[in-house]
Amino acid sequence: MHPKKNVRFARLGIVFTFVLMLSACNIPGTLPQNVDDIVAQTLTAMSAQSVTPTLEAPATTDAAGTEIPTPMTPPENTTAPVVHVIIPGEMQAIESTVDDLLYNGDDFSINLFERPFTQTLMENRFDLDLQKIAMSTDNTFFYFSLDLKDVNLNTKTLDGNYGIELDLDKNGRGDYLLWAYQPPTTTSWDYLGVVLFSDQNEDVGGTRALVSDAVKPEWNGYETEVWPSKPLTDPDGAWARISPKDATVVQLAVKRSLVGNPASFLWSAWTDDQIKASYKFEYNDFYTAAEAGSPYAANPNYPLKALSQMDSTCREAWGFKPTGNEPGICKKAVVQATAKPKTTTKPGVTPTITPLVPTKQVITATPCDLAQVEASMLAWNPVWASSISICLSGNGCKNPDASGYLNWLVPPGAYTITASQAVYRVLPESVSFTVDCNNTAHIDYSIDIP
Ligand SMILES: [Ca+2]
Ligand SMILES: [Ca+2]
Ligand SMILES: [Ca+2]
Ligand SMILES: [Ca+2]
Repeated sequence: MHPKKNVRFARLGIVFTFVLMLSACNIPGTLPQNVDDIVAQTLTAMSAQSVTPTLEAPATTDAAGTEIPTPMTPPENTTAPVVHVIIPGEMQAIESTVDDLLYNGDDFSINLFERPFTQTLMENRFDLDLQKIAMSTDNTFFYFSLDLKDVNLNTKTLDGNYGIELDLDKNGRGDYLLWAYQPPTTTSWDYLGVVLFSDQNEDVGGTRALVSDAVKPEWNGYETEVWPSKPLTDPDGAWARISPKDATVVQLAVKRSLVGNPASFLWSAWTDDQIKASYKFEYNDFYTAAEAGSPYAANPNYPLKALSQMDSTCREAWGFKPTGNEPGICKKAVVQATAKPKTTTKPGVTPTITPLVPTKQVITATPCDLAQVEASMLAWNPVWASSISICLSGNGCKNPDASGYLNWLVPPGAYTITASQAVYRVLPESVSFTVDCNNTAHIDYSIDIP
C-alpha cells in the first residue's frame, strides 16, 4: 500500500530542521571496535607469553571469516591448569524480576530498546528478544536468568551477547556491566567468554544518564575490565550457561565480591548482536536517533540502522523498596508503546520487508490541492505526548503520536506553527513559513529537559 501515490509531496520545498543533537563524533582511534577486538588486543599483547592450548577452546570463525581469538587467557607466567574453588549452583528463590513483555517499548531517547530485528530488513532475531529476566542470590554469587523469545530461527542457537547492567548508587549511571560476549552453548557453567566491566570515570550515560546526548570524544563508557584480570587471579569470578531447564534461557552469575558486595542496586538486562561495545555505553549518546533508526514504521527514522539486533530493559530494584522515582525504574507509563515493529511474526513465519512509507497520511485530494506540514520530536519519550501541543495557524492543535510524529494536510499558503507544553520546553517555540502546492514543510522539534 502506498498512500503517497495520489499526491507526491516533495520534501525539498521547505525544510526547517532544528536539531539539538549533533552528529556523533568518532571515538578516539585508539579504542577497539568491540569486545572481540578488546580480546584480540589483549591476546596480541600477551602473544609472547606461554599459552596452554589444552586449556583453550579452539579459535572460531565468525560470519565475516575473521578469526575470533579464544576469549580467555590462562594466568600469566604459568601453565598450571585453572582450578575452580567454587562454581555457581542452581538459582534459588527469585528476588527481583524485570518484565520486558509488560514494559516492551522502544524509546531511543531514554536508551530503552526493543529492536530484536536485523538492520534494514527488519527480520526477527528471537534469540535477542528478552522476555522476563529474574535474579537470585546465594552467599557467593548474584544470578540472572534471561528468558529469550526463541532461538535464532536460522541457526537454532542463541547467538547474541547477553548482559546485565548494575547501578549501585541508583543515580541512573550504570556502574558495572556483566557481559557474555561468547554466547553459552552448554548447560554447564563456563567462565570462558564472560567479562565484567566497570566505569571508573563515571561517564556512562554522558551528560545525562539514560537520556540521549551529543557524544563527547572523551567519553569511554565501561572502560575498565574488572574481570578476568590479567593475570587471572580468580577463575571463579563470572559465569554463563544455558539453563538446564529451558534452552532459550541464558543464565549469568557474578561473584558478589567482584561488584563490591552491594546490599542493594538497580539492574537491567541487555541483548546485543550489533554494537557489542561496552565503551559505547550508552548507545543513545554515541549514535543519533537518525543513525540508530527506529523499529516503528510510523517513525521518520524507520527502519533500523546502526542500532539494530538488540534489546534492553527498564530497571528494577534489588535489596530495597523503590519509590518509583529511581532513574530508569520500570514504569508502565514510561515504556508503553502503541506502535510495534511491522515484522513481528510468530516463529516459523517469514518476515516481510515493510515499505518505507509514512502510515499517517490519508491523501485523497487531486494534485496541487494540498500541502503538508509535518513535525517530528527528536529524543522522544511517548509519555510526553499528551502534554505537548503543536498548533498550526487556522488548523487547530495536535498532540504528537507515540512515535513523536504529527502532520496536517492544508491548502498551500503561509502558516505559523507554535509549540506549547506543560512540563518541558519544546523548541522551536514558533516558526512562520510558506508551503507550496504538493510540498511538505517539516519541522524537527527538540525537547529541552531542565
Ligand atoms: Ca526491551
Ligand atoms: Ca523484548
Ligand atoms: Ca546520556
Ligand atoms: Ca567511563
